[in-house]
Parts: sequence; C-alpha cells; structure tokens
Amino acid sequence: MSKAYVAVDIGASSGRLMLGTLDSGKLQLKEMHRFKNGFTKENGHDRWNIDSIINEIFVGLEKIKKAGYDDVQLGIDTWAVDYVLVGMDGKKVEDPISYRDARTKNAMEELTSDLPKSYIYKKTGIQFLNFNTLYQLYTENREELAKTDKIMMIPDYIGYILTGNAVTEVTNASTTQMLNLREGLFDNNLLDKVHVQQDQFPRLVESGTILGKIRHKWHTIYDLPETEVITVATHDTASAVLGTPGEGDHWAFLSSGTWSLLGTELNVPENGELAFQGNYTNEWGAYGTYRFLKNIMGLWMVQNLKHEFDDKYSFSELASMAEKVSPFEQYINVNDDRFANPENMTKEIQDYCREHNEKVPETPGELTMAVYSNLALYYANEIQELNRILGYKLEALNIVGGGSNVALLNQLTSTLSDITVYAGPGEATAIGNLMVQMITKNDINNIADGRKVIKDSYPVKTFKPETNKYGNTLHEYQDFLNTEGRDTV
Ligand code: LFR
Repeated sequence: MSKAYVAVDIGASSGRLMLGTLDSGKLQLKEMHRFKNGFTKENGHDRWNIDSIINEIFVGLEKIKKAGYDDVQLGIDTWAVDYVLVGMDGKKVEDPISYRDARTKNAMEELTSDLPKSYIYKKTGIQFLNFNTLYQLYTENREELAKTDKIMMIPDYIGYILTGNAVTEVTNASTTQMLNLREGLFDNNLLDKVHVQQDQFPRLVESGTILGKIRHKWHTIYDLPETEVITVATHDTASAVLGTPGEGDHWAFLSSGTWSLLGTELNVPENGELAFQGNYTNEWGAYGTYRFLKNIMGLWMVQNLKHEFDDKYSFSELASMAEKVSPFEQYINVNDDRFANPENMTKEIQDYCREHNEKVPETPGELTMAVYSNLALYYANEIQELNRILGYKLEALNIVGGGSNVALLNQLTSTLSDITVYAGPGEATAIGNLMVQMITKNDINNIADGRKVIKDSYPVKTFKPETNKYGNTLHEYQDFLNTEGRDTV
C-alpha cells in the first residue's frame, strides 16, 4: 500500500479528514470522515467547541485505521485569527471565542486611535479586519492574559493536544496582524499594545515542520493508526492557494468557501500606499510566498440563507432556482459589516435593499441570485483594483474551494471581470495541506511539481467572458459602492 497522508481540514461550517495517496504521479483523495462545525453562544460569547472538534479528529482516525491504514502522516488546517489561551497547567482556559463574536466591534477603532493604521500596515502588511487577533487580544482581560502561559492559534492548539508539542506556524500567525514583515517575528510594539510577551507565543515555525507523533495517551483511549503530525500551511487559505494549479506568473486566485479570498501569490510583499489604501493584505505563505489578497464576503450569506430555508434545498438546488431569475436586480455591498453575523440573513438582505431603495428579493431563487450577482460584481471590482495596485493585468482567475462548483457564479465572474476563469479543484484546501506533507516527506520535490500533480489529477472547468453581455452594470455598481463607502482604510 502506498504511503497514506491525512488532511484534517476544518472550516467554519464543517470539518473533514481526507485521505491522500500518490499513485503514478496522480493524487487520489478520499473523504474518510466529515462533521459539522459552528460556534454557539456560551458564557456570553460565540465560541467554538474545540474539544468536540478534536474528538471528531479521533473518530476520523479510527475510521482510517479500520480501513486498513496503520501508519499515517497528518496535517491540520483551519480558519485563521482565532486562538486558545493555555494556562500554566497546560490546559485551555476556556473555549475559544469566534472572530464573528461582537466583542471586537470597537476594538480596532480604539487601538488604532493611538497607533496609526499606516504604522501598523508598514510593519505588518496585513489588512484591517476588526476581528484580527490583535484586536481580539486587545479585548481580553489583562489579568487573565498575564496568567496565560501560551497563546496558541487554533490549528497549533489542536497539534499541541495531539502531540504535546507546541509551535506557532507562520501562515496562520501572520493573520494576527502582529508579525513584523522585516524582522520575521512578533512585533514588540504591537505585543506591548495588547500586553502580551514574545514568549507567550510558542516558537515560530515554517510550514512543513514535523511536529511529532500522536501521544501514547490517545492510543490508550482510541484505536488509532501510528500517526505523525506535520505542521502544514495551517491557515486554510494558505493551503487552498498551495492547492491551486495556477500557471504562469500573473494568475489570480479566488478561494471560495465561507469567505471569498481574492488575490495573487507574490514573492515579495506589497505594502505600499496603494495596497494600504485598498486594504489589501500580505499573509505569509509556505515556501517564502505571500498571499496578496482581500477578504470578501463569501458563501457565508448563502450558507445562512440555506439554513433559514430549513435546509430544504441543497446548494445546487438554490443555484438552479437562482438561474431562473435575472441577475443584478439590486445592488448590495456584500462586504458591509452588517452581513458578518446578523440574526437573520434573509431579513438583513431585505432591510438593506429597502433602506437603499433597491428591489427587495423575496423567493429563495431571488435571494440566492441577489447574493451571487453581487458577489460577482464585488469580485470584478476588486480584480480591477488588483490590476491597478500591481501595475499589471492579471491574466486568469483560478477559483477553488466549494464555491468553484457554482457554475452560475463562475460565469458571472468571468464575464463581469473580463477574465478567463478556471474552476477547480473544489478540494484545494485539503490538497494544499497534503502537498506540504508530501514535500516534507520527499514524495514531491517542490510546490511547482506539486501543482503539476494537481493539474494532472483533477479536471478544471474553463469559463470565458461573454462579450457585451451586461453593458454598464459594473460601472453602475462601482458608482453605487462609491456612494456607499468602499472598503478602504
Ligand atoms: C477562511 C479564513 C480566512 C480568514 C477567515 C477568518 O476560512 O481562514 O482566510 O480571514 O477565515 O479566520
């Protein structure tokens, strides 16, 4: 049997264990376990149930053992910015709070009122999102923080529980907005601002570092395969970009899941004035790269709508219903903060349209189309913005992740952005996670070869722009955004 690698990929709405094997230069993927994820209100905050997530990993590993795999490598990736406080006793102080929790509502404004944004951006190159770790830590109780032995990002904490070894992996750590681009370390001024010491973060490591074997204790409780944990690109978006089969120098990516992460891979960070004004980020990638991107509202809006329709329709049924109505019946700034965690998404969209004198979508098809058409408009606007900041034209857009299966959205995006869209693979995050493990274990030479393997293993669908289809729509939308207040610093 060929070597078996396991990608533990946990997103805001679900987690899974994917088994990866390499067979004659082709990657085979098999989903071995899937579970729901989400935050719930607990002690006044929206929190992740981290113990239950870890338990699901063990359940998945037991299934893998039962399927005949006795010896595996394993890598963990999750969403970014959130963390677990670990006390002197080595145990979590409480369940981690979600970045969508309301506690950081004013924190960014407060902190940046005496540390200017331009100063923070020069140091970190990270976009201003009110939930960055910097602002989350700012809201923590100082005494609690002083008693905290270690602050661990979510995937690092999971790795620590599995192996007993603690590190801080850079792709995720960069999203704290506390890493200094030049020094390659946590920045002392920023740490001071939130009353945290350098050594409260475990040592920084690059993606592709061996963390260690799963602790003996877990083998006594669960029937697990021999498992060695590799610290992969632990930020899911970092893994997704590694798993994107882009070609040439000027391709863009859109990692389309709960969030839409739109940008391009760079070898040198771009933290000049235009990038600052456009609120673009330079998240650290594996192998010396940077993800120059912007966070755009993603499928989160549709995920919420789907729940609010009592999960009566699948995503593909919603897309078919949307296809029956016309796009662009209303303009919506999908990045408006009000859509980040509303009580009811349907109502929030409808209220927004009423307040802006836009046509109010009513049916599931209309609501879904309202979201998809405005996501596509937002993407198209940002592609122009990216071209302007970079000073060259991006030549293709690779859409990966679950959203790459939505043909309607791919086509609208291609036409509005006037760019060829390559859609797939949907599993880019798990694939990127596996790539780093395979490179670490010398089964693949480097990421360029890895991307060739991906290309040979997965079909990619092409969407070409349809000429003159929507006339002035993008311009009108841009005017609308200008009056609305664009996402700038
Ligand atoms: C996507 C993602 C984004 C990050 C957001 C919050 O899953 O990781 O990259 O900005 O979630 O952590």
